[in-house]
Amino acid sequence: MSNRRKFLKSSAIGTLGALLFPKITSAKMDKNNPNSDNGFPMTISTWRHGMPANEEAMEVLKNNGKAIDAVEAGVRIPEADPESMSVGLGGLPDREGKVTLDACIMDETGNCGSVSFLQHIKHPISVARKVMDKTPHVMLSGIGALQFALENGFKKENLLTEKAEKRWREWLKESEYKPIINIENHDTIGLLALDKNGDISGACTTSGLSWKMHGRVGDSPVIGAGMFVDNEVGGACATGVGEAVLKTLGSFLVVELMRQGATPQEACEEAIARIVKNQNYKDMQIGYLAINKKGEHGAFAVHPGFNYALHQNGSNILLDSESHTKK
Ligand code: SD4
Repeated sequence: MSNRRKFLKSSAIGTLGALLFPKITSAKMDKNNPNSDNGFPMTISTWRHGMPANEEAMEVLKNNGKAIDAVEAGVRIPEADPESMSVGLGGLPDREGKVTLDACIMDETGNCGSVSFLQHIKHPISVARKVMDKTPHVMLSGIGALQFALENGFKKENLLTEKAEKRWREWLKESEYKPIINIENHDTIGLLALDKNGDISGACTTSGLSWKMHGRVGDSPVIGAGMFVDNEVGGACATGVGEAVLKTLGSFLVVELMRQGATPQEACEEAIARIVKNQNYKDMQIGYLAINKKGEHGAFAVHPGFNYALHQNGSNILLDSESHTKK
């Protein structure tokens, strides 16, 4: 590329950034945000089940573990919890009564692995990790992902609990599909960690939207949509209606906005703004979390009700995210 073209290109990005960020720098930060201490290590994760997930992840980090091991260990907690009805075991099924799982993981070197439309395996995040560590690929799906998991020692299990089956049978009576996120039953876990070395990794795992079409894959296993990490800049993850996140490649967008100078909070707000600008957002919830290399975090959602767990400076707390629409 000629120098002149290079210059024009970079100044165009600069101008765009200048045009964009003044608009959002005045955005209010979460009042409860304890960013001021910027403590390392830290973990942040979506929804209430992020609390025990953070605890587990922090155990790894406190013992000088790496962020990649922390994020995997953390999200395995809700994956194994049958009461967490949107992740792993006990996840609500699709409209055919099948529990199908999506997950992805990404480390500080940009390495990543993912599984989608995986059935019968309680810990899709660990299968995603194996895809990352042991294959030349990023993503395995469906039967192939299951076969790979079984070959690697994962156990085939029935993930449809009695409770989830009962809910599905109730739903079948009306069979009405309204992909409306309500926080009772759609709680993907996305978890980001910053370790003592200042390295960032992320993980995201879910049973996806309940009553989805059989074969539907959401944002959660798609690197850059459900989760993204660039260790030079930061990391982001998403929860909510995956279609809206996929259409805007939300987590990648959040990280790229931070690269251009946005704080994690500004980046999350701008990514939500892109959704509400073009999509009918009235009935759908989407929430983003982001962290940067300084240990600052951001959170923003379309509607009130999105909460997240932050483990930093020795305490693990549940915080309410700010949102585009107000209470
Ligand atoms: C999906 N994003 O499959 C997931 C669902 C979710 O909180 O995040 N629920 O679209």
